[in-house]
Amino acid sequence: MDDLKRQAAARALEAVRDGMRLGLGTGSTAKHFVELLGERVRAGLDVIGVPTSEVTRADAERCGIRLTTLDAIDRLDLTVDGADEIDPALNVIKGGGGALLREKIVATASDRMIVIADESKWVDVLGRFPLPVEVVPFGLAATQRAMAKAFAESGVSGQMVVRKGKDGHVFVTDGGHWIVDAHLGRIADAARLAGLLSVIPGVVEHGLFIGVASTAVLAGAQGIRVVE
Ligand code: ABF
Repeated sequence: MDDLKRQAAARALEAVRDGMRLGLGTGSTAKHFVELLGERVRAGLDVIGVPTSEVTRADAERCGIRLTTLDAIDRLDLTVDGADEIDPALNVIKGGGGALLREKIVATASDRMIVIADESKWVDVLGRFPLPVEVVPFGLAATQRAMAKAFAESGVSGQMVVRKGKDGHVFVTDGGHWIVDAHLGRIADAARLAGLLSVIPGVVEHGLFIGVASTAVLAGAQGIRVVE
């Protein structure tokens, strides 16, 4: 599986040109991209990157990739990032790694977004992977009630679990928020659910990336598939 992730990352690297401003994703697949990009940088490729998490920042610095911020530049040419699920419309669930807010900010500030993944992430319908929703802790019960209402209005339902870290304490994102994972099973109308979640005051952001990805690079046992 890890070799498949690396193959997908290597294929995405083919889209990188000298002088590009890149969004650098989070997760194990995106980490392969950062490491392979670092090899090209050490060989003379001139790019600058915006990391989507503190973990990715550390990886990119270790690999010698020059970094900047979205305050210093106005647009990115390309973001390469992983995903938890990808559907045939290239709508994506992200956030399994807890970085969905910065990932969405960076991806939507990019002219293109390439999602890289092993074939197991490809699904007919989103939702088997629990949907990460980034929330503020204040008034959490009220936010969860509003989320349950949004689920019902978009024809889904499921258990909501406040994410815990490996230490058993509540997971806190780079942005200082919490994450509620919603076990919805099958999200038939992802665009509608995305819209309903986005207007809930206590919801900072959610892991439905609708119409954001322009390309998916999927590595499987039969080779690499590129979906535009
Ligand atoms: C991150 O990468 C997250 O949005 C997504 O959950 C995760 C996928 O992890 P991996 O590439 O390790 O499978 O971008």
